[in-house]
Amino acid sequence: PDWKVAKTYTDILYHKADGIAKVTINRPEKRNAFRPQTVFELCDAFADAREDQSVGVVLLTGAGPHTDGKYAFCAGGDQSVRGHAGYVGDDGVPRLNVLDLQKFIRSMPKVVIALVAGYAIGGGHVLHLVCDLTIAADNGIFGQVGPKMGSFDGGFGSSYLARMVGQKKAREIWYLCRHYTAAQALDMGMVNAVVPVAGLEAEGVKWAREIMNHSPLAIRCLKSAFNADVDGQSGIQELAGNATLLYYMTDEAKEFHRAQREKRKPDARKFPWLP
Ligand code: 2NE
Repeated sequence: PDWKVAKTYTDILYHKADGIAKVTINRPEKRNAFRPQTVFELCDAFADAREDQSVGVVLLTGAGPHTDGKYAFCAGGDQSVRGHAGYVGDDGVPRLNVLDLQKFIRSMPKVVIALVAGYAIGGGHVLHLVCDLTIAADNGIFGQVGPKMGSFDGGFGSSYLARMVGQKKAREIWYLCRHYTAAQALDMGMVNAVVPVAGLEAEGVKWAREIMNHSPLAIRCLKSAFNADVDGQSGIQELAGNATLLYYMTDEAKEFHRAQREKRKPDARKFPWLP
């Protein structure tokens, strides 16, 4: 596609073309590890993609390869700025703001596809997990590291992972902190497809274009339905929000709204009590 720069940031790149947004973590010298600034920028770009009614699919990826020839999707939180209570930004405040980003990606009513070349490690691994779909390059490397370096993600990073790959495998991934190949990740059900690294973006665009030919409302409702099964009350809130949205669009809701504004009784008998 004819990617156009949608906004300029320091730590990420943000492009759009044909209803597809592309968000690229751009710190290849750090294996695309994120610091608070990176996460603020990611949240800003995802918020823009959510608000843009022409955008249906967001591709999330990492810049690369680095000058040493290695690829990375994201190596998690930037350990060089980890402080007493989280990752410390230029303002001196420690944060774990990637958790906000995880929730945003999961609940935004658009499809988010992770394109993973090279390392998806630690918090970077969790980022691909919370995307709707993951397409991996054949050089993809997946894994958690927390218990090896003093961290853990007991949220989506563990419970949602277990829903995805099963309890035994999820516990293995966290307790042993091994690296897994793209083929192994595919086998576990953590990724949807594996393609040669040179064709990764093209494959992502192909999937995005197929999705863009489908019904936005159907996909919106499906995404919230998949979340509702896992996310408890906040998942039900998302699903119910879609029911309200669809209800507002009916003649019935419009008649009741109009009647209130016009200070008259609504013509309730006009509307069927469907079986
Ligand atoms: C990703 C991995 C396995 C790559 O290994 P390799 O050998 O290919 O590269 P190398 O030499 O380790 O890394 C290249 C450069 O990137 C930096 C390294 O420090 C190195 O820099 P220089 O020495 O060349 O200056 N780098 C890589 N990952 C980084 C990181 N996360 N933070 C800062 N700099 C990083 C290997 O690099 C690796 O295992 N990286 C560390 C993975 C890690 O510990 N991630 C954090 C997990 S915790 C987390 O993500 C988290 C959290 O704790 C709480 C909330 C949310 C997330």
